[in-house]
Parts: sequence; C-alpha cells; structure tokens
Amino acid sequence: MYVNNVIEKIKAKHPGQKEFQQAVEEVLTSLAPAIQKDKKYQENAILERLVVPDRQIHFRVTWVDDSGCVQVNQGYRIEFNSAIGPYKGGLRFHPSVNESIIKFLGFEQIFKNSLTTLAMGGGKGGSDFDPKGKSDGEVMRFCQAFMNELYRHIGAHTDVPAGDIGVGGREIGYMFGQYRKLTNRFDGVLTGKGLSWGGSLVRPEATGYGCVYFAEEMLKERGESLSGKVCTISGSGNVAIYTAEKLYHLGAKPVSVSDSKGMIYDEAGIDVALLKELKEIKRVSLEEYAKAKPSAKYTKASDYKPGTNGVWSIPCFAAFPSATENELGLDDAKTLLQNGCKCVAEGANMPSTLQAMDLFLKAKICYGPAKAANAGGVAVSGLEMAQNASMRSWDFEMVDKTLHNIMESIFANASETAKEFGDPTNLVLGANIAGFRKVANAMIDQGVL
Ligand code: NDP
Ligand code: 2IT
Repeated sequence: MYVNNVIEKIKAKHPGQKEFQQAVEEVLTSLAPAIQKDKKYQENAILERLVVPDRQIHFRVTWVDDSGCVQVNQGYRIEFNSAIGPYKGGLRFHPSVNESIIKFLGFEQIFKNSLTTLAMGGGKGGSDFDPKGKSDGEVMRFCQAFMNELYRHIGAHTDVPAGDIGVGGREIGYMFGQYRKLTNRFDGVLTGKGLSWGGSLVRPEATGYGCVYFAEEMLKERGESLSGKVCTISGSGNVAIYTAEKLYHLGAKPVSVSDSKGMIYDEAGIDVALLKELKEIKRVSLEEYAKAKPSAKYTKASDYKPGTNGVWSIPCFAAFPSATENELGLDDAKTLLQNGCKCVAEGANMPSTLQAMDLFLKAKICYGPAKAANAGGVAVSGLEMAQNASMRSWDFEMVDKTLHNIMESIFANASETAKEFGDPTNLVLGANIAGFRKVANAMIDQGVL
C-alpha cells in the first residue's frame, strides 16, 4: 500500500518521465518485503525522501562550432542522495538526454554505489550534446563550456562526476583541465582521469571486467562457469569492449557487438583489437568491422525485428546487454530463453524492460541486474578517489584484485539478502534491498533532512 502510493504519486507528478517512473517502480516494488518487515522506513518517510533528489541543476551550455555558429545545449547535474558519501555518478553526452533519463540514472546510482561497500552517494549528469561527427576542437569547447557552470557545484568531497555514454577519457581530460583552470586547484574532482594526472589503472576496464566477474559468481553458485561458452554482447563502447576482453580471459567466446546503426555477428569470435581500433581510436561505425573481417555478418539496425534477428536472437549461454536502457524487450527475452540462455548480466543501466526482467526472474536463470552487475565501474572510481586522497597509485594487479573482491561481495550481499526474504534466486530483490537498507539506515541516523 505504502509502496504503491509513493509509486503512484511519482507517476502523477512526473507524467512524462517514463524512464524515471520505470526505475522507481522497479526498485520500490522489490523493496516491499523490507518495508513491511521494518516499520521505521515508513515512519521516517524514507521512500518519499529517496525519490526526490537533494537538488537538480539544469543549465545552459553555450559554445561555438567549427563554422563559427553559436550552439546551445542543455546541461544537467542531479544530486540525488549523499547520506553515505559525496554524490557520485557519471555524465552522459547523448542527444536523447533529458531530465527523466538523468533522474533514472541518478536514482539507480544511489543503490549501486551503496552496494560497492565504498562511501559514495548517488548522482548523475550530462547533456543532450551529440559528440558524434564533432571535431576534437568542438568536443573540447563544449566540455569547457559545460564545466564553466558545473565547476561551482562539484568537489572531491561534494560531488565527483565521471564518464558514461559519450563521455570517456578525452572528455574527462577537457573537463578536468577547465576545472583546474577555473579553480586553480588540482583535486580528485572527476574520475576516469588519465594515468599521469590522477587516474587509476583498471578504470577503463572496470565496468566490463566487473560485469563478467559478477556473471562468474552467479554461475559458480550453480556449479557452472563461462569457460568454453558462447556469449553475446550488445553495444561496442567502453563497457562492451572490456566485457569481450574479460570473457576471452575466462575462456568464453563473445560473438556479437552492436552500435546505434547495426550489429556484428562474428561466429569466429569478436576481434577485440580490431574493435578497439575502430571504436576507441577511429570512432567509426561497425560496418567497418565487417569490411575488415570476412567471418563477420553485419545487420543494419533498421532491419531488426524484435526477438527475430537482433543481437538477442543469436543462441548463447550468457548475454551481456551493454548499450543502453530498454534495449532488451519481452520478445528478446523470450527468444533468449527459448535458445537456452542461462545467464544475463547487465552492463548497461536498465537495459531490460520490466516485462523482460520479470520473465528472467520467473525462469530463474542467473539474472544480474544492472546496479549489481555493472557496479565495477563506479567501484574503481571509488578506488581512484582513495588513491587521489592518499596521493598514491596502486598497480594493476592490486586494483583488479580489489575490483574482483568487490564484485564477489556485491554478489554475496545480494544473494544473502534474497535468501533472507525467501526468494533465493531473485537478485533484483536482493540487490535493491541490500543497497536500500544501508542508505535508509544512514538517513534515519542523521535525522529528518
Ligand atoms: P559508450 O559511449 O562507450 O558506448 C555506448 C554504446 O552503446 C555504443 O556502442 C553506442 O552506439 C551504443 N548506444 C548508445 N545509445 C544507444 C541507443 N540509443 N541505441 C543503440 N545503441 C546505443 O558508453 P558506455 O559503454 O560507457 O555505456 C554503455 C552502457 O553502460 C550505458 O547504459 C551506461 O549507462 C552503462 N554504464 C557505463 C559505465 C561506465 O563506466 N562507462 C558504468 C556502468 C554502466 P553508438 O556509438 O552508435 O552511439
Ligand atoms: O553508471 C555508472 O555507474 C557509471 N557511468 C560510472 C559512474 C562513476 O562514477 O564511475
């Protein structure tokens, strides 16, 4: 009743914010047994407080393109909750960015960051700026203009942004430079920095590696492993690339990747070096992959039919959605299960629709929801903050081992919590309740704010 009331109020208050509504519905519904068990959450109006960000910053970003025209974009930073640490979460640059998308991402980030075991609150930001087709100079000028407003809201102990879709090492570099110029300070105010100026080893790899570690943990509990298995991946950006790389380390074979224009099915196994060259350096379409590798089949996105010929129609043992929200619908989920898929680990944020998620839960496959499975990225961001604070740099092995331990502990925490509530394979419930309780208890300890 209490849970439903809060969900309905959010729907009525923000009728156009579909993604935010979806994230709230997914999280709050699964929290119901925990709320029922302990009345203090309702008595302290914890849900009503959690669904409203501490503050939303919405600003204009004005910059000049290569032809001398003045361009205007929207900028956002939504600081959701800082009960257990400074606001922490990425920045997304993509034309689809709006308030609903940043709010859904910021809301999810609260629980994800709580699960990492590190002291980080939840926030997210970004812009409707499209980096695609822009020159390096245009990207730099946009990033500088974005930071001209953002710098006054962030700080190493206040709010620490990082990358997400469309924001990688290049963009973090330009934004960090502008922050330093404006403030005359060298602070760990962003993560995902370059190695020679405060970045951490393994941060570029962390989300993908962490997602595969999480999948291994889910499978281990059932006496299975990824070794020798065929896996599918969507997306071909940061998360997808390092998911493919780690799958090879563990003896599995990734056979697909995709971008917004189409997908590659490479039965021989995805060539990670080629993928890095095309996507990290040349920034070109996957059509080029098919031209360079004859074993690969390219299908245009405009030719997809859900559940029939997209990435999720390729038979696989494990699937790693690593592109964007709601990229895996009910028909895709049905096809995956019909083809014998035993494991879905979400590298992207909220890639499965509510209906697809329900089907995975009913089928009791190993289903790793985003806020648990992709927490490795923000976890290593937390380790970058720790290294910055101590003015030390850890070696690759040390960071990778710590990441591995964190992913093991996220799985253990989600799994034990699912068992506590009598639904042992439901890691959605387990991750949401485990992430929630730490934040909610901290809010109660700190009084009515
Ligand atoms: P990148 O920008 O590096 O790559 C994004 C990939 O997804 C590209 O292949 C892109 O194709 C594709 N994509 C993006 N939007 C769409 C869309 N609307 N339709 C189809 N394809 C799309 O981003 P990341 O790899 O960093 O992020 C991927 C996902 O992982 C996101 O959901 C992000 O929130 C999540 N995530 C990222 C983390 C990180 O550390 N980077 C941490 C945790 C989660 P194209 O190039 O053609 O646009
Ligand atoms: O969704 C995410 O967790 C990220 N984009 C990474 C955030 C971070 O602060 O490293």
